[in-house]
Amino acid sequence: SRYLANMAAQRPCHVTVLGEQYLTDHMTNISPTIVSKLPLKLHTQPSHPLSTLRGLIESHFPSYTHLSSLSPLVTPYQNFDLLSFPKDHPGRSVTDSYYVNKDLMLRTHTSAHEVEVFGRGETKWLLTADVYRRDEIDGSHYPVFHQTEGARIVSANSTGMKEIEEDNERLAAHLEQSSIEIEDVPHLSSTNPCQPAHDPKHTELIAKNLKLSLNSLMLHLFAGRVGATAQNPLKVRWIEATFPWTTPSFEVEVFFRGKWLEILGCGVIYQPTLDNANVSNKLGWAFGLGLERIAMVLYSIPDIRLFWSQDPRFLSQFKQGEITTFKPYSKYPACFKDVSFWLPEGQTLHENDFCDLVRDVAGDVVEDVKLIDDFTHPKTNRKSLCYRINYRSMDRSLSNDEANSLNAQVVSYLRDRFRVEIR
Ligand code: FA5
Ligand code: MG
Repeated sequence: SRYLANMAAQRPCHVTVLGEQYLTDHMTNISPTIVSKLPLKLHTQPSHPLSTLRGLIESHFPSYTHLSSLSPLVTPYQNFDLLSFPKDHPGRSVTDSYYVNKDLMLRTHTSAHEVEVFGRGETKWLLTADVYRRDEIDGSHYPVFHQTEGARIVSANSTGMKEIEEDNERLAAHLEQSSIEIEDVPHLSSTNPCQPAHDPKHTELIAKNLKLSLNSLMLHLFAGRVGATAQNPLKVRWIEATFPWTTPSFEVEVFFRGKWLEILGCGVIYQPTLDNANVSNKLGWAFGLGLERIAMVLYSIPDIRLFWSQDPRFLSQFKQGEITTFKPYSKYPACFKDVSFWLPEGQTLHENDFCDLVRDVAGDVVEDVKLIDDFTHPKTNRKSLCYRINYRSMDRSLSNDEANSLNAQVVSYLRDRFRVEIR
């Protein structure tokens, strides 16, 4: 199409990522804003809330190997194929994921490292990392966020099962004495089945170990801090889920300030995934936890952009290892600008492409982007879109002139990249 031809004509041959040069191709969509995030590794910056949260999670699994410095660059094979994602899974598309080129991408989840870490012989491990997804712009979505992957595998024999059973007894005893209210689902069901390669009795024990381990982690993270008492217990809800590399699979939600908050996905690892790591004689579970979601709740951080702030009024509020309530400094005024345009005939524009363009111009000065009008002319069949951009700095007051000049830059990029006609 004309759009792809335009992009190809404008595309530089190389892109530099973490100090290395890579060839670009038709899949390249990694933007300068995203490249600038790669070296920051917020989860390793002392006293940063995400680093403290990582520490809290790690301290709850003291006998596990703790990993936190794996490169975000992975192959689509690692991110998808080794985990049995179907070839046509939407997550693989350039509108959803960031590609350096067709052979190299930014991991979209920490599960991208499962096969590699199991392959090294690790049997109990945690891995914390930055992950990247193309998305809309608002207070709870950011194209970079952080996850902690946790996994445990044991020998698929009576020794392994005995280890799990003993651990289940210990964890159940600990949870019985605590103020936690758990809404459970069955370990197995017709919609959340056991794998053909597994003995259902073994799967039940593994799923139970997974649930007990995570309920106990939720208690460690939330209890006391969210006022969990005998009268007002911490509420945790288990839900059936599906992931290509686990079955049975689950999601966990925690009730906080009147809302159910999705915190993690998990399940019993699909045996072909373990075969890919050369540990066919083992079985076990894995989970992937979203750190920002939890940190926003624990610290009362209202906007996901704040995690990236270099403002001392943000950073100086936190101490390593301590969870304290964030004291918001005054919100600066919002500045709304509309961008209204006609697309060339027969052309569409994905919202994620528009949002990446706006981020390239305005960075974290953009608070949200909303599509307010979408119209197709009945005669010419041309599409017209209108987006409302909310420019607001978290650190200072933005002048109307500044917002106008950012918006003019957005308009000029739109014309260059997508050949739109401004209305
Ligand atoms: C996953 O990423 C799976 N890799 C989790 C997993 C691991 C399943 C191991 C099975 C075994 P999901 O896309 O649902 O699943 O993301 C997991 C968590 O990351 C979510 O529950 C949420 O807490 C967090 N998360 C997902 N998307 C975002 C986002 N856009 N912004 C902030 N946090 C997010
Ligand atoms: Mg999910």
